[in-house]
Amino acid sequence: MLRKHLLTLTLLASAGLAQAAQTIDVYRDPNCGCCKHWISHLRDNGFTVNDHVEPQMSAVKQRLGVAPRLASCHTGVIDGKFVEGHVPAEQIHALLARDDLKGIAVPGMPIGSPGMEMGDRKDAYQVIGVTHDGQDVQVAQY
Ligand SMILES: [Cu+2]
Repeated sequence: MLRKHLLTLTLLASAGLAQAAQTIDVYRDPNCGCCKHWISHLRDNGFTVNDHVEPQMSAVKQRLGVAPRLASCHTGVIDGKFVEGHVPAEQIHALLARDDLKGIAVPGMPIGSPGMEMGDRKDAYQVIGVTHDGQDVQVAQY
């Protein structure tokens, strides 16, 4: 009986931690359609999204240290790290598990990335990580 209670408590505690780590703030222009589709992709994958409508996106990117070469439409922030552009949800989980990166990006708006679906067309794209000293590293390729 006691063991069963302990197990339940452990499960509740770990569920709570997972929940806390999965809230992401997303900043997007009010007129951005694909940004909303990306937010749906995150919610479908279990993230809690705080949606911030932001008419001055370039200022947001500058504040968060997203270099112009990495820029896309929307910018997310999770656990103090930036998530720029149409990054697949699985890559955000991977980002949370590493401490060598200050953020990840899918520059531009590749067709076929999450939120940019257009029929069967899929452009090749990379997920780029940025280290704390500002170096780009390739994180994943799609
Ligand atoms: Cu977009």
